[in-house]
Amino acid sequence: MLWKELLEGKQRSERKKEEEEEEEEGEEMPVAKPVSSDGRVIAHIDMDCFYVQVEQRKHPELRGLPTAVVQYNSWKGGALIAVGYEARALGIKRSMRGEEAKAVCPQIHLVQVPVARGKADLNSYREAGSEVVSILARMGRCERASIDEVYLDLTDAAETMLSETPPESLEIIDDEALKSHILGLKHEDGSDMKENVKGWLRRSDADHREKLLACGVLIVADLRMQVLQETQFTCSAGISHNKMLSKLASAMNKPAQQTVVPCSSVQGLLESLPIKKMKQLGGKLGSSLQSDLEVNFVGDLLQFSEQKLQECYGINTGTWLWNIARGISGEEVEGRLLTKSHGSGKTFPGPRALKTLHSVQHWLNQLCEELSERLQTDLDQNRRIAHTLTLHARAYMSSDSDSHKKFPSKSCPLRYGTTKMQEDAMNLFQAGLREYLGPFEVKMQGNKKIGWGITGLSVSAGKISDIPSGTSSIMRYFQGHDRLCSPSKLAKEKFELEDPCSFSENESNSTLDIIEHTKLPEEEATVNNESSDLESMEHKTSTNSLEVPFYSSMSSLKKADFSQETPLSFSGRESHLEPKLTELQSKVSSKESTFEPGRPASEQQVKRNALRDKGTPSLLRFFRRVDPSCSIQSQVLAQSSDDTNIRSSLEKNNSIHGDSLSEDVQRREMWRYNVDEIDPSVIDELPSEIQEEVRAWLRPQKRQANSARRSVGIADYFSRNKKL
Ligand code: TTP
Repeated sequence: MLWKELLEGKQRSERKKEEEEEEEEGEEMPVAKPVSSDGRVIAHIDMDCFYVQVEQRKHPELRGLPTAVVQYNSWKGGALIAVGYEARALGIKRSMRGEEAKAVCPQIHLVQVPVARGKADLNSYREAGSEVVSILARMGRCERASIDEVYLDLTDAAETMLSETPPESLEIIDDEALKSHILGLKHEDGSDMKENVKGWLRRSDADHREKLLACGVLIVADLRMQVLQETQFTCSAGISHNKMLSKLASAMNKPAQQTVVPCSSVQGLLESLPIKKMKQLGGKLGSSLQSDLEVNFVGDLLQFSEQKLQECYGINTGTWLWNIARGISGEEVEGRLLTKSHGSGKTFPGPRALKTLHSVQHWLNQLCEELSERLQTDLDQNRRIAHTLTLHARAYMSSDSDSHKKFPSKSCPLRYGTTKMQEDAMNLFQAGLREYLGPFEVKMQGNKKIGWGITGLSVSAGKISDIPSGTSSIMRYFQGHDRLCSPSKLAKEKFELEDPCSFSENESNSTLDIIEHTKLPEEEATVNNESSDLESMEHKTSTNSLEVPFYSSMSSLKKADFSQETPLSFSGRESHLEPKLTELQSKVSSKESTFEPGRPASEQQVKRNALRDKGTPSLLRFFRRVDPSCSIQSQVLAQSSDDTNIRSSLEKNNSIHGDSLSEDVQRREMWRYNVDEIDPSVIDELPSEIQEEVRAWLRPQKRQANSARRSVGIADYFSRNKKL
């Protein structure tokens, strides 16, 4: 098809442009961290097919059956976001949609992700992740790396065990520990693998570091059993002397297994590890190593001296490269059990793009309501306060020349209370929109009107900090916080201080122009439909968008406020302004979440002193006890007629608006599984290896250029066998 060819041509040239831009921008280069000389014991814990396990716990009748979780988006049965291991064995991949999965495996059970406020609701998964974290944190410093991944520093626990109950003194060792995969440990033909592992764990001639590692193996096996017994979830683990190696190892044997990297096996592991698979080498640095130094595997780096690597990549990065070639990494496990930010977002792909301020406000209200609830819970449970509200949006303009312009992210001090947040978010959106459209740029092109559409919206709360103990200080905090200028206050103050009549004619007219030319033919007609059946993708999100301090855009905001509620007939005179603003504000939900002083933080679980030396049932045996013969009452998805509706609406649009609009709509349609389905508010919860990748993608001005690579990358990631 011609439009496809045209698009591909355009993508090629955009890609080139993007590469040039990247050259200019530069990429964040990894730097070496000081390496402690003492042996550390670090574990990486990764839950197995996490959302599936959470759903199977809710619906035990699904245990043992091929199951997958699908997005809140019934188009072609919804995208699969988590696939159980039984389903994987039958050929189901994460890159499939529900319909395809049904075709490949008719007996598959597709469970829809929970929905709230017309969008995916991840709370049950977040809470399930927190249950696991609270168990793991009993034994050491714990860093929550994503919704289902945790790093643990078990050095102290291992030292304690080594001095009190060293493995070599144990008569009985947990079965789960004996099933560990010890990289490099040879199993002679006919030898008993568990006996071999037992021998390795109890070596009296091992050095201190390796003895600590053996203790780590026992501790992690025990922790995984505790997780299973208390939550019914299985997880896999990697155990080594640093985060980097543990992360690599945890994916090597899944599900419900653990893999150990002794020092002696590091070289073997890295020599066959493709360079791009290494954290921080997936981008330009990795490409440069491949093309400039012909390094294809991490082990290939061993041939270069530290000095040579420093000459090529600078002192810090050169040393970092030299270190990783030897499996050395000083990165610390951060003591962080809670998320760094909260976000709520939704995507509006293809024809579902929001095209009116009214519909944007509707969705911002929903997102802010969710965000406000989560902030309130964080405050109540953890006595934490967020300081910054940020609005991100992805947008397009129907004028081709502007289609790569990025919608600016906007931030302001966060005010607690749903209504305030909704009001502030809307004001931030308007400020962003004003800047996005440009004050005088929106013009008529012949007889064709230039429109805008919003394909993604998210609000996030960041700069989260603990509040000082004592209720009075919390109250003081809020009083002080509320006195800070909010966007709406600032906007109103501007209205009050500045006589709108003093606007020059040009300014008024330009505002009028924006309103007039940003309206699309269907404006206002889509709001109700949107709230009922919009697609929702709760993927992960970019927090690296440019945060523009709000105050810098006050003039834009003021104009945005005019533009929001100004009808086409607006004369630009002040008499319309206050009533319009009031009317706008009254449209915002009046529901205000109330602030209650935080409850005391939940108590830290008591650290266990010593490991049990008795055997425990293995993880797999745990599941053999589960009765698989229960009846199925799953939330199996009915295929919706959504697909047909979308297509017929597209066809209708095409016939009305001719080829160029048709291309435009189809082009956006084509991206529906890529950028448009990624919600930038939840990136911190993504599996860590793809957080970076997704962040890199989510640059709206580059999305065309990236689309081809993106789909390859993410599909690859999801579908590939994680085994190295
Ligand atoms: P993963 O850890 O990547 O995968 P998984 O836990 O489903 O399976 P595995 O055993 O191979 O580790 O992701 C954790 C959860 O995050 C996953 O269950 C669903 C969710 N998720 C999304 O919602 N969108 C995404 O794009 C990805 C990658 C994951």
